[in-house]
This record gives sequence, structure tokens and C-alpha cells, in this order.
Amino acid sequence: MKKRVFSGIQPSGILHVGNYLGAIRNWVELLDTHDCIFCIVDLHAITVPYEPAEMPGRILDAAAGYIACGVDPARCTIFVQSDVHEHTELAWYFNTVIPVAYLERMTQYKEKSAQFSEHVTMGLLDYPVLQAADILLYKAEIVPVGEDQVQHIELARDVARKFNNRYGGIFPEPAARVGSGARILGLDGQAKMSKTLDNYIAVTETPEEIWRKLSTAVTDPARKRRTDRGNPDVCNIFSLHRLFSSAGEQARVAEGCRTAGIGCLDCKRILADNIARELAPVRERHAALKGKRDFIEGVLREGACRCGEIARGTIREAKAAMGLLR
Ligand code: AQP
Repeated sequence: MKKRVFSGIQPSGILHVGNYLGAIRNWVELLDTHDCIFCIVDLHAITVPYEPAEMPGRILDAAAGYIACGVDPARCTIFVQSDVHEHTELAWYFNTVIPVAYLERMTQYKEKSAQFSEHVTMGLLDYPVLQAADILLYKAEIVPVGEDQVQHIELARDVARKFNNRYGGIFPEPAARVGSGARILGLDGQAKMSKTLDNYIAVTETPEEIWRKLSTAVTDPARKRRTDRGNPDVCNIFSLHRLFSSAGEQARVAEGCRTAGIGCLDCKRILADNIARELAPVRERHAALKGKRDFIEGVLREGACRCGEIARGTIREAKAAMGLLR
């Protein structure tokens, strides 16, 4: 029996290099060795203000993005969260075992409620409980995510433990799997790469767009002139080299930076070429999928069908344990 993996991304418009390195590249590594379920978490995306008319297109685009990044639907299950209504049902059961104080402590809740101070809803507070339900509905043991999501996976473990203590051992305690791109900083070199901060490179950007964005990105702040020696260890551009460039190239760039043998623009040029090379197949597959709506809908339908079956089984078990089955 392969261990089960679950992860998801919100359909909020754009897949960026942070999502790719923090999550999707790690998903692809697990395709052949694990039973992988990847979700488009639309119910999470509606916890902040959004445009309903745009949502159907965003969901399809997220699915196309997954597939374009190498999440091969023949080797895993891809589905849309709201197509399997048991996610919200299980979240409600979990709401009855998890204290409110646990949720009020969540970093993402604090950040998002500051960001959307006019829109601090129950959905925003309850986000991690729904996320626990997403994972535990499938009794997934491994959750590949970026560092920002580790606290939520810890909460999912708390939920599983509390439910099991109260009603019997139904749920495994899932573990976060954080890969080498755990926390990608944005082009400002300070905050996490994210859509809302507009400090990202999208996975579908052209080589020209990648270069345009990188050319103004922040490097070692102490290196002011071309002739100054730099420190790759504090340079965000070099941290991206670590994820996109070969070991030999990293060593040459680091040496060139430390000795002022190369300038920041030279260093960025090499990085831009390497990112563009790795993302070229993603961009091409994404463009090819544009005209294949029926194919994508088929993948999502099939995914919802398989997930619905597993979900119904778990819900039956949970209800029986809770005394809700007659
Ligand atoms: N900068 C990042 N570095 C590493 N991993 C990241 N992830 C997101 N940003 C980074 C990982 O991507 C997965 C999807 O998370 P999400 O659906 O919560 O993505 P997101 O939060 O919508 O991405 P943004 O751009 O950060 O959204 P906004 O700006 O709306 O808050 C997760 O595994 C996450 O860890």
C-alpha cells in the first residue's frame, strides 16, 4: 500500500515560483511512489474578497497550471474541493472538537485579518479546520507544503488527536513535508513571494518577462557598486540560484560575486536563463491546454468521483463514531 499524500492550492489566479518550488515541484517527486491527491481549494479561496464571475475560469486555469507543472493526471488524482461536499461536513464535526483559541493563534489568520480588516469572517478563522478536513477526509499521512503552511498542518494534527481522543482512533496524524524551496522570498528580497504583494514571477511568464522582473529585483543590499564585493549568502537572487542552477554554476556565481568578478546584472542574467529553461515546458504545456477544456473537465470529474467515494467512507466512519448514524 502506497502512503497517501494530499495537498492543494487556492485558485486565486496565478501560480508563481513560490508555489512551484514550495509545493508543486515536491508533488511531482512523489507521483510514482505515493497515492497522491491534489486539490484545487476553491472553498479556501472564498474566505477573502473575490470576484464570483472569475472563479470558474480560475479553477480551470489552476487545473491547467497543475498539469502544466508536471502533475500528471494519469499518475495522481486532481479534483476541485467544492465538488466533494464532505469536506465542509467533516470540517463541521471538527469544529466541535477544536477550541477557538487554537484558531485565533494562527499566523495566517492574523495576517489576513489585518490585510482584509473589513472582511474578517468565520470562514477566515475556520480556514485551518477546513484544511484539516481536506487532509483527514482522505486519511492522508503526508502533506507537501511550503513553510507558511506548517502551522496549519500542526493544527490538523491537533484536530486528529482531539477527535481520536474523544471518539476513537479514526484519523492518522498527518506530517508536513517541506522541501528545499520552503520559503521563497519575493523580488523585493524581504517578504514571502505572494500574489497579493505582487512580488512574484509566474510559472507561465516568458523569458523576456522573467528577465524584466529579475533585472530590478533586490540583491545583496550592501553591494552598491559593480566594483563592491558581494555576499551571496544574504542575496535573494543567489538563493534562487540554489534552486534553479547547477552546482558548478552556483559555485562560479558565488565566487564571482565575492570577488566582484561579476556584477549583479550578470548574476541575474544567468538566473533568468535558468529559470526560463526550467519553466519553458510548463509555459508550452499551459498554452497547449488552453484549447482543451473538455480534457481538463474530464480530469476534474474523474478526480471528484474517486475522492467522493473515499470521502463518503470516512464520513460514515466519523458519523458512526459520533453517534450520528441510525
Ligand atoms: N513564497 C512561497 N515559498 C514557498 N512556498 C510557498 N507557497 C506559497 N507561497 C510560497 C506554497 O504554495 C502552496 C499554495 O498555497 P496557497 O494556496 O495558500 O497559496 P497562496 O497563499 O495563495 O499563495 P500566495 O501567493 O502566498 O497567496 P496570497 O498572496 O493570496 O496570500 C502552499 O503549500 C504554500 O506553502
